[in-house]
Amino acid sequence: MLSVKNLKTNIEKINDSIEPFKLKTEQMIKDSDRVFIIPHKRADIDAIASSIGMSIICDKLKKENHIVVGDIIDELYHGVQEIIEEVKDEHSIIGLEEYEKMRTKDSLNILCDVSNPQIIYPEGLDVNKLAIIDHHCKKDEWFKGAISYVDKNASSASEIVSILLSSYNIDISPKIANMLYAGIRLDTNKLSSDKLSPTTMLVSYDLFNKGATNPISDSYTLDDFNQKMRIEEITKGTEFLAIVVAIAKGNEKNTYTREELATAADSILKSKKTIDKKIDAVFSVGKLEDGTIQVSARGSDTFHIKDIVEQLGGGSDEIRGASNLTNTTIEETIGKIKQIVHPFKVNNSTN
Ligand SMILES: [Mn+2]
Repeated sequence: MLSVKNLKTNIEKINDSIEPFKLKTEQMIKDSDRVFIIPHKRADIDAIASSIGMSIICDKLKKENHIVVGDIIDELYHGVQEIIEEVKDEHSIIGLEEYEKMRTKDSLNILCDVSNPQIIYPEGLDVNKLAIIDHHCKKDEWFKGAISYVDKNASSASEIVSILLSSYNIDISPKIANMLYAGIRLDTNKLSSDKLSPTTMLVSYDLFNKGATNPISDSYTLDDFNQKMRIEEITKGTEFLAIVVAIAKGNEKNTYTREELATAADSILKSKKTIDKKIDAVFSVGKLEDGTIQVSARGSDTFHIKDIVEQLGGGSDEIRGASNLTNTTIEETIGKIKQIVHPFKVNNSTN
């Protein structure tokens, strides 16, 4: 067990476990013409922060390096966009097109927060020119033969990269400490998940010493958490009308975006695998900022929603639809949906 008394010994122990990976990767970095650091598709805070950490290590080893973000940056999480904006003068962040132009057979690719070939953009990576840092379960067929440090006991890729950075005695700025700490916070639900280990706390302690604080690092993840909570708030109020139709209700006092209501409907429909009831249709209802009531509807092969959404004054195909209602309330709208759905429950359902 860790204790403050033998903190130094424990840090040494952690360093020992990562040493073989560190040495091999360092050699590969030195042998390469340039390094490409690749986070997973739709990079989250952990993926982008750990990528920046690896870029700092490559800088220390004086090797040209680029972080490859294949997504449209505007479509990434707000906090990720913010981080990219804050580091783009010090670190090269490139798109896929540039990557394809610059990569050669001597380039090294480092994957951050991912070891699954299906959730990265580049295809056909040479396992001999590949190093992997991840904390998700590794499957054997994934990049067999590549150098990897995949520790499923680690909270996050940011945790692993923070250990590497301190093993190089690199003095990271408070800004970078906050980004890495935000990666840990995100993947541990603000240090409250079961995944916490003494190492996570030790690394957090180290990042705190380097200037990380809860308010600053949480400012990067605020949107992610808020959005998750807001979507949960909508799905929490789900009322199951019958076996087949679910109605989710947003909090009356809150307003939502169309996207949030649509995501809530999608997630309820998907949840049919985890509950006994097979859900054939979902209506998620909430107030928009302009005071109107938005209904986001999802149907399925067994239950088409087109007629129902049209009766609500909206537009729809068989599976996806939405309606925006003015001068009404959530309760009234739900009453209306129930009224319209009722005969369908008998006629349209296969259950
Ligand atoms: Mn992660």
